[in-house]
Amino acid sequence: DSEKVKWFTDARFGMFIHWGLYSAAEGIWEGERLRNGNNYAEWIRYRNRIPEDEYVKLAKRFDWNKIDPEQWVILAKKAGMKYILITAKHHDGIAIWNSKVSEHNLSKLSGTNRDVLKELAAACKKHGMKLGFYYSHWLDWEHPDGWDHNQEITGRITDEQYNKYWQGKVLPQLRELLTNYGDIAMIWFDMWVDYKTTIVKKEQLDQVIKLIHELQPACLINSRLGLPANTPGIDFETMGDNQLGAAYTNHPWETSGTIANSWGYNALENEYKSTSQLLQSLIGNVSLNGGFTLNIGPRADGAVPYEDQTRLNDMGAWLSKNGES
Ligand code: JFZ
Repeated sequence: DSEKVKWFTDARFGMFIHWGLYSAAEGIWEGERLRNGNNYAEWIRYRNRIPEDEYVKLAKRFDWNKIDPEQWVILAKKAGMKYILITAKHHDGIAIWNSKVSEHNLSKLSGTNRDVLKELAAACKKHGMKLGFYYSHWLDWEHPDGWDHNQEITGRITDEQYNKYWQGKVLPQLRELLTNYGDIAMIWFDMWVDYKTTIVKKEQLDQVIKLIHELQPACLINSRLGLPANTPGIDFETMGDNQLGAAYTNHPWETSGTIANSWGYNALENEYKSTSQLLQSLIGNVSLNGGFTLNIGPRADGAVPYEDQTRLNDMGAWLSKNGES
């Protein structure tokens, strides 16, 4: 309903953070760049067919002496952003929080008691920033009953197996995320096809909506849950990534965009959008009554790449001069 989504339609500008095990690979595996397809560094486990027992060793490259989520919040604040959306679990299936549901989590794998989401939630509270979680529900390349859309690494999965994954990992992890981190402004799901064309069942999506409504009725849900934007329970529409300006819809909407190509940190990145290009995207969306969620891809030590920092600082400077706070 409109009351619930008002903060979001007012917000207009938010920060996406892609940060997980893949950040430590930096888009390179054993000297080889990402194999075929786009240059999404967060897909390296899949694209380069990395065995799970090798992939998890990336956890050793995380530098907990340097990791400081408050810096991300301060950067977002300076940029004029009103919410932060972080990849709690991406397609690799590795939770970045200290999850009791699955050992495949960053805290456990890297041998720390710290919980990056706890720290981020505290920093968001301190700085008056809304917090949302990206959760890859459809794809999970780690779970034995998980799914990859080409069934190349997870193999063929029956409906029964997939439901084991859903009941045993998706729902319990969402419960953790909605119980242990205070107010969650949104869960941003990522299934860019209609559920009818894939393994997910309507009933399973309904279970997710029900759980969220039960635990945090104010939490927003995006259309990439896999249902059309006008479905009851869907609060806003997520357009195609980097798809700007072409949006004609009656629903609250946003597009998410990148500064370079990849979402997760990619050391081989060499083309970056300019600040004015990014401002055009923001202003273009706002002029069509939408929002813009702009991504940063911090490194395994939490550091935000220089190019991301300068773009965000410059956008913030422009907004404080010309925009409404
Ligand atoms: C997905 C993810 O696979 C990707 O890693 C990243 O997290 C991004 C935000 O979302 O990628 C997509 C999904 C949908 C589209 C494009 C990329 N789309 O609809 O244009």
